[in-house]
Amino acid sequence: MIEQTLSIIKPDAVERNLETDIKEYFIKNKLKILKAKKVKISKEEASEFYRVHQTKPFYEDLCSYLSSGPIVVMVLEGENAILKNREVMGATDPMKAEEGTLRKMYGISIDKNSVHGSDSKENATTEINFFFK
Ligand code: IDP
Ligand code: MG
Repeated sequence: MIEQTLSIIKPDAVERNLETDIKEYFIKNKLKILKAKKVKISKEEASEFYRVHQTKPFYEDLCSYLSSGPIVVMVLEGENAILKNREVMGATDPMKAEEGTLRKMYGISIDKNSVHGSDSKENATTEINFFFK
């Protein structure tokens, strides 16, 4: 099934000029970039975006981090794009991510893990609408 998912290149990766490399890696992995824009969001917007994590101990830091610098938000499209993007990204903790995944290649730590990807069809729709509507 052809799906769309939301991807974010997080501040640590934008800061290290990894935008082009990451985009090329998605394309190489059959994830087409339908839309892309570079934005800087407020802490309030980050808190809204990550509201599913509001009970987690790392929520405050997470929202501060996502709003700390420019990010690149993208709509990716492809066959099973939601799961495919999660596979291309790798595990949340770069230390646990498999070889050949973006987080293994570029992630610095569990919080500075370079990329975000929607985790379900429902969240993909919500997250795409959050940035592109
Ligand atoms: P995901 O990004 O792989 O979907 P989630 O569990 O949805 O992982 O967590 C969202 C983001 O919160 C992660 O990408 C990571 O940056 C951060 N995070 C997750 N778990 C921890 C933690 O235990 N400590 C600090 N940050 C975390
Ligand atoms: Mg998640």
